[in-house]
Amino acid sequence: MASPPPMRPADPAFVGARSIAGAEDGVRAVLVGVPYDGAVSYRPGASEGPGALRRASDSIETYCPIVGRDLGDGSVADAGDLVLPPDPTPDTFVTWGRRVVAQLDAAFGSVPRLAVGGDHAAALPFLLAACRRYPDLRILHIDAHGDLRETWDGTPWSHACVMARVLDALGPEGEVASWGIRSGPAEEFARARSDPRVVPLGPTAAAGPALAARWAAGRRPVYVTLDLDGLALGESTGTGTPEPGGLPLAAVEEALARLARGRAPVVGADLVELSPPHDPSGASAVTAARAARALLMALGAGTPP
Ligand SMILES: [Mn+2]
Repeated sequence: MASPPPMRPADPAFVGARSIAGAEDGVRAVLVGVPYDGAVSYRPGASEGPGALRRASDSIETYCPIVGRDLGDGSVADAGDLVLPPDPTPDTFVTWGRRVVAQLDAAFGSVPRLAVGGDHAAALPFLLAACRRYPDLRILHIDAHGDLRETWDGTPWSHACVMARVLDALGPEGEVASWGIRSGPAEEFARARSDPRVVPLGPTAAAGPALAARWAAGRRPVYVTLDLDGLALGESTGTGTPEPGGLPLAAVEEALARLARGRAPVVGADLVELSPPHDPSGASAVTAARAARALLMALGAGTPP
């Protein structure tokens, strides 16, 4: 077994997960913390997201009634947090991230990862690797913002540019469905409309489960990138760039449950932009933990009790 990149063990681990450093029998999904917020534009703090998510997970059940599966069966592993390079900039983070994703691939093989940020740019190495590996990849992008800016704050690797970089890397057969988008300049909405690979689902709750049902019935690989500011502000205030309106967690859970029950392989996922300094009640961390549970099940974790 190849060695994983340097990791700081999770303490505590995500609820129901075992702490591991490499592939183990029976593991069907691996949580990897990416405590990086060097690309944040407005309010930093997302680097504390992975720890807060794990602590909050103690207050949720391992059983998910919508999917009808339980995470407490040993099928989820928590690999801890990646040890970042000192003082990463958006550019050096992406270069470092490419190497680290290759190391994770070697250590965990085909077991899919849930990357927990961190700001949205923390997920970029995982997203770009999935785009390169799967030419017909389908990406479900849940977010308040299109993240389609060419550059932001002087870098093309800002969290405001994540989906622009994904579209650069994604092949002509790829597809991105963006759900919950409700804020941004006109140019971002125009870019989404003009790219035939983009399916703008709008901010309505029913659109995501309908799309997920369609994708789940297919055979193409699916990746889910979930920015917590896509969720209803009342359920998820603790993010760096909060935006009124948004998707109910219940709708997101329903969409992910359809992927979990479906035939299409979900090959990777990320959960980003939980910012604990902006979550004094801790409620957003609990929302994030619930979303993480649903994502882990979409990746294939959990068995019927
Ligand atoms: Mn985003």
